[in-house]
Amino acid sequence: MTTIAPRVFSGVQPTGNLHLGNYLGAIRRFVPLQDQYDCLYCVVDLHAITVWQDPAELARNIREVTAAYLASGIDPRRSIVFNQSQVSAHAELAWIFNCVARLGWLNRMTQFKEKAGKDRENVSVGLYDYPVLMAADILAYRATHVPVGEDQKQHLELTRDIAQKFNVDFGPRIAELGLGDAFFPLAEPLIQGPAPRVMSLRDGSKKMSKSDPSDNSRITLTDDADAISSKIRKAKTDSEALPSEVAGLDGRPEAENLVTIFAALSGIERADVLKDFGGGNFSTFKSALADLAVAKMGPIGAEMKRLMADEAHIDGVLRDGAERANAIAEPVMRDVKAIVGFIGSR
Ligand code: AQP
Repeated sequence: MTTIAPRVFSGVQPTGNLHLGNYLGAIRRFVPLQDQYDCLYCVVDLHAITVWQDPAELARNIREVTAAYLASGIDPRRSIVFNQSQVSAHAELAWIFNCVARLGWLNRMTQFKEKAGKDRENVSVGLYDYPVLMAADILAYRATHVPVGEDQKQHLELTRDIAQKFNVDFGPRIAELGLGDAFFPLAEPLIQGPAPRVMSLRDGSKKMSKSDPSDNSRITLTDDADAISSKIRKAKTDSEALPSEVAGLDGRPEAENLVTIFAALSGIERADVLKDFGGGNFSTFKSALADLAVAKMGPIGAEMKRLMADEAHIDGVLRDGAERANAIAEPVMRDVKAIVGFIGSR
């Protein structure tokens, strides 16, 4: 059995409006993984252009995600922080994987169905192909662990299917070249955490999302204290008091979401949140949640703004990261090309 060294890869799209869901479901969880693994944290700009992006806005948003990484505690000397478009292996490997993945697999992707909606004929081919590019992102580094929010679980399963099919289809060739018995790892999603799915503040049945037309549906990472407090005050709730036990949150998605956010931000269990606030009304709870959110998110937003004012520094971090990412991906791509039968790469 070939052993592939553990490595973490994850990414965030620079599509603006970075929010609390992106932070709790993904970015915050990237930080402690640095102590355990070699990590690559990517700003996935090739993914962003699957829907129209204004070029100047895109450049700003790439720097914003980078700033969010750094402000949240990702150390660019320990982890590799870079933007996807600067490492050609992502696009090259995606093409090879396009020829491995099956159309039926992509047809099952629920995120495409949600994002394309009724306008299916008019969305970009890239939006449909998004999960194949995601497989390439991960496997260009032969990454073994991928911290993501729950919404990405199905895409991770596709990544494993692609890796498995590649390993089987080219099995004899991989062995012949002395590259072990499985070239690509079956990457594990790391989804656990206190808030794998943060919901919209306006509708507890929808996930908090960058593209929601309502700004009040999300707390963005650069919201100031007033905006954070006002969005929490206006968050949708029901008319009953908070329950005293977690089971009492069933069927009350908005209450459950706010309690989950409180627990995730304070680092305590939901049961303990309800011990303190159960039986009370929402206005007392919302005011405590607003204070907590301002205390936890305010300093991150302020640090992001400070970092974003120094574009040269951010661009330097990304350039250095791209060089280090390329140094890992290039030999992988040379092997992949040799496995496929392309001459001239090895
Ligand atoms: N609501 C969420 N709760 C928990 N985790 C979330 N993530 C996104 N929304 C939530 C996680 O954040 C990481 C980066 O996501 P992304 O920017 O690459 O893409 P996305 O999942 O499409 O994010 P959005 O905010 O929902 O954007 P739109 O509105 O464009 O669809 C991922 O790990 C994701 O799981």
